[in-house]
Amino acid sequence: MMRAIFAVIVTSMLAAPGIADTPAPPIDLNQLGFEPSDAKVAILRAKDSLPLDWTLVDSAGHVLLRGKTQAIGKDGASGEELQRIDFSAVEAPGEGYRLIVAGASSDAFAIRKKLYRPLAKDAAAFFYHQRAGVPIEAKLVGAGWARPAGHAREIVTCFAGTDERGLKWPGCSYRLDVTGGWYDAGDHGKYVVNGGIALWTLLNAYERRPTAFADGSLKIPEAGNGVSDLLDEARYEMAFLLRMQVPQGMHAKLPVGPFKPVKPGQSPWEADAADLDDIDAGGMAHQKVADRFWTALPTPPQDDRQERLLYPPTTAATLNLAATAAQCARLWRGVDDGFAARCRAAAERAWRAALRNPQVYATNSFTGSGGYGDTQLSDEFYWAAAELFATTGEAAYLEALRRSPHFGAQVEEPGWPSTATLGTITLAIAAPKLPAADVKRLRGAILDAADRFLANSKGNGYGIPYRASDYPWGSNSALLNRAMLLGLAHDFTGEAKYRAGVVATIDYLLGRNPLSQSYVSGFGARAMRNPHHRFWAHSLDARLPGPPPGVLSGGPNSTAMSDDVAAKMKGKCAPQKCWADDIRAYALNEVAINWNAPLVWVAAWLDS
Ligand code: 9MR
Ligand code: 9MR
Repeated sequence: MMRAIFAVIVTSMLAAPGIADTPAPPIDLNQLGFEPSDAKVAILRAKDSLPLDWTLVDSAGHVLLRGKTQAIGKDGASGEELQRIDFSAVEAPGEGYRLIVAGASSDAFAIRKKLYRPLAKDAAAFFYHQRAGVPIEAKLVGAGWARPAGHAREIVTCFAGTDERGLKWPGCSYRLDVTGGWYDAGDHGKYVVNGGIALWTLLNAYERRPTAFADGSLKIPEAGNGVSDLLDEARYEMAFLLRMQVPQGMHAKLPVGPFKPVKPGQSPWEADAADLDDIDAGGMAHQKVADRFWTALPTPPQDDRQERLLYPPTTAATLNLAATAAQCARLWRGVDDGFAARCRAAAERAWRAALRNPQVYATNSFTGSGGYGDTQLSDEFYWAAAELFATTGEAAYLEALRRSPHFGAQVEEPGWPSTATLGTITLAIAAPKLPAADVKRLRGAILDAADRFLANSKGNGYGIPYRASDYPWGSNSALLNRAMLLGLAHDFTGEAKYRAGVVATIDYLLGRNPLSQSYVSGFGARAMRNPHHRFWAHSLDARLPGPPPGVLSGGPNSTAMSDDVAAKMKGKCAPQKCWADDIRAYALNEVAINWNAPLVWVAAWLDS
C-alpha cells in the first residue's frame, strides 16, 4: 500500500508527458528566458543562409518586436546551418513570450528579474541530496526524494590484496571513521581529489559574496543555526575531508613516482607502479573511500552491500586537503573559531606531508570506483600554497608561489586535474598580504583568459565562450568554469561584454544548443530527466524518483565515448550533439559534485 502510494506520487511528479515529449521547434534559446537588461539571443537551425523575418510576441499574441535573422552559416560544433536572432532591445518583463520564425513558434519563455534565483538555490540543494551518512529528510526534499541514510557508519580500513594489475598491497593497521561527505556523482564513491575542487567552488562563491545564501535560504537540516547555508553545506564535505587524513606517524607502503608509461600513448598514471616503498604517510589524505566492485544501476545508497574500502593516500589528495582546509581556516574564522583552527592545523600538516612525499600518485588499478588519477601536481602544489598564503600570510608560502611556474602564468578554466586557476582566483580576490603589483598581474591574467574565451565565442555558431571541437567528459562543467572566470572579469572591470559571456553560457546550458536541450533537470521546457544515477533511476525502476530540480548533466562528450550509448554515436555526431538523455550513458549524462558546484557559482553570480 505504502509502496503503491509512493509510486503514484513519484510518477505523477516526474513522468507527466508534456512539451518535452513533442518535437522541438528549430528555435533554440534559454528555455527559462532572460533578465530584462541582459543580451537576448536565439539561434535558428535553418535550411540555408537567406535572412528570414522573425517576430517576438507576448502571451496574447501582440507583436513586441520584428527583425531579420542574421546568417551564421554552416557550423562545425553543431553540424547545423544556423541563423541568429537578437532581440536584446526588448526589456519589458512578461511571461509566455514566443519567437516566431520560418513558420515555427518557439517554446514559451519569460523576461523577468531574479530569473536565476531558483536555479541557484536548487543547484545548491543538489549537495544535500548527495549527502552520505544521514537520511535525506522528506520535510526538506519532499517524499519522492527522501531516503534513509546511505553508508551510515563508514568505519573502514585500507584495500589489502592484489589489485587488477597484480600489485600486492599490504593494507594498513588502522581504521578511519570517514562517515559523511557527498557522494561524488551517480556512483557512491567519495573522492578527496574531486571533493576538493567542488568544495573550493562553493566556498569561493561564499567568499565572493557571503550574503548570497543567507541562513534559512536553503532547505537543509542546519537552516536556522545563524550561519550561511552555503557554509553549512560546505562544512559537511569539509568535515569528511578532514576524516580522510592519515594519522600522525603512520607508515605506509605506496607506489612512489615517477611512473613510466609502458605502452606508447599511455598516460603515466595508467602505467604499472613497479613496487611499493615504505614512507611516513602521516598527514597525507587517502585518495577515496569507495566500493570494492561497481554496483549495478539502480542501487539506492542504503541498499549498497559492497565492501567499502579506503584507497591509498596520494599526494594529489593530500594537496586537495591542504588547499580546502586552508580555505576553511580563513572562512570559518569568526564563525566557528574552533573549526577554523582544526582546519588550519590539518592544512599545515597536509602541506608538510605533501612536501615530504611529492610523488605518490594514484594508480589506475582498482575496480569499483573512478580513478581521478593525475601525475602532474605542480598545479596542486601551487593551489595549496596560494590558499595557505591567503589564510596565514606566511612568507614560506609566498616563496613557494614565487618559485611556481603557475604564478602569473596564463589562466585556463580549472578542472579536477588542473587546479592552478583556483589558487590564482584566491590570490586575486582574497590574499591581503600579496603585494598589490602581484594582485594586479593575476587579475590581468584572469582578464586575458576571459578575453580569449570571448574570442572563442566567434568560432562556433551558438556563440558560447568555448572551443569548437573536442568536447571532453563533463564539457558542461568546463564551460561553467570559464563562465566563472568571465564573472570575475566582470567583477574586476564592470564591462558588459563579460556578463554577456556568462549569459551566453547559461543560455546554452538551458536550451540554446542544437539539441534544444536544457541540461539542468527541472529548468526549462525540455529538461534532462534520466541522469546516470543509482538513486534517481526512475527510468529503470518506476518506484524510484528521477532527478530533483537543479541537477546538471555532464553534457556532450565527443572524446571519451566509452559507455554503450555513447559508443554507438561515436564518429556520427557533431561535438555539441554527442549526448543522450539516457541513464546508461555515464560518459554523457552523469551528474557530479564538481559539475554542479560551478552551476551554483554561476547562477548565484547571475543573481547578484
Ligand atoms: O555504472 C557503470 C558500471 O555499470 C560499469 O560496470 C562501470 C565500468 O567502468 O562503469 C560504471 O560507470 C562509471 C564510469 O565508469 C565512470 N563514472 C562513474 C560511473 C559510475 O557511476
Ligand atoms: O569527471 C571525470 C572525467 O574527467 C574523466 O574523464 C572520467 C573518466 O575517468 O571520470 C570522470 O569522473 C567520474 C569519476 O571517475 C567517478 N564518479 C563519476 C565521475 C563523473 O563521471
